[in-house]
Amino acid sequence: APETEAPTEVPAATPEHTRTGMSKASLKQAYIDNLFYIQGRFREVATPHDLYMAAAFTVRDRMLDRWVKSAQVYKTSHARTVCYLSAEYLLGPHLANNLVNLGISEVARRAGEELDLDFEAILEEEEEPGLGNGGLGRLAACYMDSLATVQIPAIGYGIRYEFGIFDQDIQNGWQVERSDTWLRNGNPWEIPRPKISFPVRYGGHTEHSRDQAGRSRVRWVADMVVSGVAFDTPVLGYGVGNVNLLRLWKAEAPESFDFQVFNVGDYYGAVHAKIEAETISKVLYPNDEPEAGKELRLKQQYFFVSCSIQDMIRLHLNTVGPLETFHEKFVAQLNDTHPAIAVAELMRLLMDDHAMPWDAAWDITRNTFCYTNHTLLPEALETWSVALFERLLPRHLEIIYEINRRFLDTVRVRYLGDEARVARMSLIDETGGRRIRMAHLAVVGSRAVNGVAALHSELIKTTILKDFYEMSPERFHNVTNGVTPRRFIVVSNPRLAELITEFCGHDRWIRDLDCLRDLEEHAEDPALQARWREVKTAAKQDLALWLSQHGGVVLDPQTMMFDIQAKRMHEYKRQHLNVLHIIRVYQRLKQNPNLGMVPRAFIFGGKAAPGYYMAKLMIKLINSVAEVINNDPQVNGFIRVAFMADFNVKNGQRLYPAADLSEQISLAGKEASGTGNMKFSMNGALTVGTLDGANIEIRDEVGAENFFLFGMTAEEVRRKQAEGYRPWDYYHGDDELRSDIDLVTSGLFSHGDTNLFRPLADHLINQDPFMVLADYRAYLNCQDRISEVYDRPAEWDRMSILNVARMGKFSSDRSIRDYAERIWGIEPKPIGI
Ligand code: CBF
Repeated sequence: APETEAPTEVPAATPEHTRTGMSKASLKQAYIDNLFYIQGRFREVATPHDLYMAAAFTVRDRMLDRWVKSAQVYKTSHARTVCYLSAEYLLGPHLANNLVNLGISEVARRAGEELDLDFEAILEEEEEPGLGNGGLGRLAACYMDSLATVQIPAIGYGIRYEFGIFDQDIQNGWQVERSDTWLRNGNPWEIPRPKISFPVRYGGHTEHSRDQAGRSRVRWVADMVVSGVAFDTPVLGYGVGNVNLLRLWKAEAPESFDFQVFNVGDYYGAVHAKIEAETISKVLYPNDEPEAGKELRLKQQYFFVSCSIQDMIRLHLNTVGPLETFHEKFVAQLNDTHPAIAVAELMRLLMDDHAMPWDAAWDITRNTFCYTNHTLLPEALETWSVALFERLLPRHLEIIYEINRRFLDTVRVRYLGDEARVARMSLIDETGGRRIRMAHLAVVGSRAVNGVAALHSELIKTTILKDFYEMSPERFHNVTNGVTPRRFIVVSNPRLAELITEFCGHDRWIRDLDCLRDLEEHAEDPALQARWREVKTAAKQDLALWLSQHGGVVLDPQTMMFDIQAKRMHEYKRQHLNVLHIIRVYQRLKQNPNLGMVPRAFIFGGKAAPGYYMAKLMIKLINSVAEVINNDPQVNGFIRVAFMADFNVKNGQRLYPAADLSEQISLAGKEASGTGNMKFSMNGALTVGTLDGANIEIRDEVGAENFFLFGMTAEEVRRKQAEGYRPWDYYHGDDELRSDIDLVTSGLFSHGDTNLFRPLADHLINQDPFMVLADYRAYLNCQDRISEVYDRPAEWDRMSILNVARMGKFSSDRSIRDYAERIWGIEPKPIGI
C-alpha cells in the first residue's frame, strides 16, 4: 500500500495505545488529553497557541515511538553513523512536515474536523526555528530529512541559538530587523537533556611535561569554562521507521552563581559569568556569506564542535569501546569551514585526554572528517587571526602549527624548492597579519573534499584549492545539492502533489523522485495541461491573497505571469539586473501605452545582512520602484511589483508553488549551487538563468529547450575580467541601459531625491563587480522570448510539466545516496514501521 494512505479506522485487533495509535479515534483522544494534561486547558479557554501545542505533542508522541526503536537498533547493531556538523539548520515549521512523514496528514485533518478545529490556523501558529541564514542552513535541514528517509543513521550537531535569523519588516521601503524570539512560547519538538552536557574551555595557557614513560603530555589550563547542554529533536524519515537525531547545544554557565564572589557581596560579578557563558549560543550571525572576524563567532564554532566531538567520543566509548576504531563508527561531515576547528579538537581530545600518540590520532582524525565547500567568494573564505587563536584556543593553535609543519614537509618533498607553493598551501597566511586559513585546515584534516554542483566542484580545483587538487586529486568530489520533495512539494503544494499522484498512478515519486518521469508521457495531454494550469492558478490566488493582506499589493493571478526572485539579497545574485528589466518594461509602457504585453507581477523576497549597505539599498530600490509602478494607472494593469517581507521557510512555501518564472540570474561562477532554483522548478516554474551553479545541471536535465538561458559563461566572465572589464563602455554603448540607470538616479523613484540611489548606480557604472551591465542586453532579449512563450499556454504548460517530470536528480535523497556511496562508505540501516 502507498505509504501515504491513511491508516484504516477499523479497530485494531489489539487496542491502540492513545499515545502512538494512528487511527482517527486515537488521534482525537490524544489531542484532547494533551490539551488537558500538558497545556492544562479545556477547549473553551484554549488559545490558538494551546491548540497548536496540543497538536504538536500529539504528533511528537508518535515520532518518539519510532525514535526510541531506531536508537535501540542503531546501538545494538553498532551502526556506522554520519555526524553532520553544521553551524546552521534552517528547519522551517515541523508540524505539517512530520504529519506527512508519518503518513497521517489526511487522518489528522479529519480528526481535526471532528474536533471542530481550524487545521490551517493551527499550522499557521507554529513559529519556525530560523537557525540559519539561507542556502547552507536549509541544505542541512533537507539533508537531515533525507538521511532519515534513506535510512542512514545520523546525528546532526549544531547550535540552539536563542535568537535565530532576524525577522524582516519593511518600513518606508527599508528593511528593519526585529529579533527572532522563536523560543518565547516554548518549543514542543525538542527534548532537553540536562545530563548530556560537556565542559567547553577557552583561554589560558598550556603546560608541557613528560609522563613516567617519558611520553610528552600537555595540560591546557583554561581561564573560562562553559557547559554545553544537549537539546534533542527527532527527525523522522518519510514512510520509514527511521528517526534520526538533531542535537543542538545550548551554552550555560557551569554554576549559576559564583558563590565566592556572591558571598563578598558582588552580585553583579556573580551573575556576570553566567551571562557571558549564555551569550555564546544567544544569537545567529546574520550573514549569508560571512566575513570572518568576530571573536564571539569563533567561540560559537568551537563551542558546538567541542560538545559534539566529546559527545561522539562518549557514544563510542559506551557502545563500541577503544577509540582506535572511532573512524569506523563515525564519519563527520564538515558543512563548510564553520566547524573546521573540529580537526584540531579531535586531535586534542585523542592526544591530551586519551593519551594517544600523534600518528595514531592523526590517522583517526584524517579518516573521520570530510569537508564540503559552499562558496568561492573570497570574502566568505574564513580566516582567523593567529593572535585571536592564541588568546582563545592556545592548545589548538599548537596543534594547528604541528599539523602545518608536518603537512608542509610533505609538500616540500613533493615539490622540491617550490617555496611559493609552500606559502600558498600553508595553513597560516603570512601575507599581512598572520591568519589561519580554515579551508586549508579542513582540507588537510579530511579524507574527502566536495563542492556542491558540478561547475562549482570544477572551479574549486582550478581556483581556491588548486594546489591541493594537484597534490591529491583523488580526494576531490562533486555532490550536487538537492532539496527534499516532502517539504517542497508535498507540504508546500498539496494540490500539485495530488495531481502528480493521479497522473503517475502512484505516490512512489515522493520517495523516489526519478519516478516523476512517469509524467513525461502526459506533457502534451490537454487534460493534464488544463488541470496543471488550475493548480498553478490556485497557488497564485493563495499567494495574491496573502500578499494583499500582508503589504497591500494587489496582483491578478488570472492574467499576470508571476515572475519571482526569492533569495538572500546580494550583489552577486543580481536583484538589480531584475530591477533594470522592470524599469525597461515600465519605460516601454510609458512610451507606448498600447504595447499589448503579457501582464507580469514581479515578486521579490529576501533578507539583507544588517551590515550590508548595498543589499539594503537594493531592497529600498525595489520597494521604491514598486511604489511608482503600482500607483501609476497607465502601467499598473500590465505590471506590478511586490516585495514579500520576511522571506523564510514558511513564506518560501507560499512562493514556490505560485511561480511561473524563477529568476536565477547570478553572475556565472559566483553561485556555488543554489537550491531555490530546484524548489521553483519542482513546482513547475520555468527558469530564466545563467550558466551558474546547479542551473547548468537543471538545464541539462529538463532540456535546453525548456530553460531560458542568457548571459556569459564562467569562462567568458574570467576572460572579460582578465582583459579588464569596463562597465562604463556598456553604459555609454546602450541607450536603453543608460536611460534605465539614469531613471534610477533621476529622483522619480525617490520623491525627487537624486542622491538616494546614486551609490548603486555609480557602483554599476564604475565598478560593477558582478557584471550586471555586461549581461543586461542578453537578459532583456531573453525576457522578451519568455513573454512570447507565455502567450502560448499549451507550450508553456508542456515545458512546465517537463520541468517537474525531470527533477528527479535534485531530490536531496539522491544527494545523500551520493554522499553515502562515494564519500562516507555507509550502508542504510532500515527500520520498519
Ligand atoms: O550549498 C548550499 C548553498 O550554500 C550557500 O548558500 C552558502 O552559504 N555558501 C551558497 O551560496 C549556495 O550557492 C549553495 O546552494
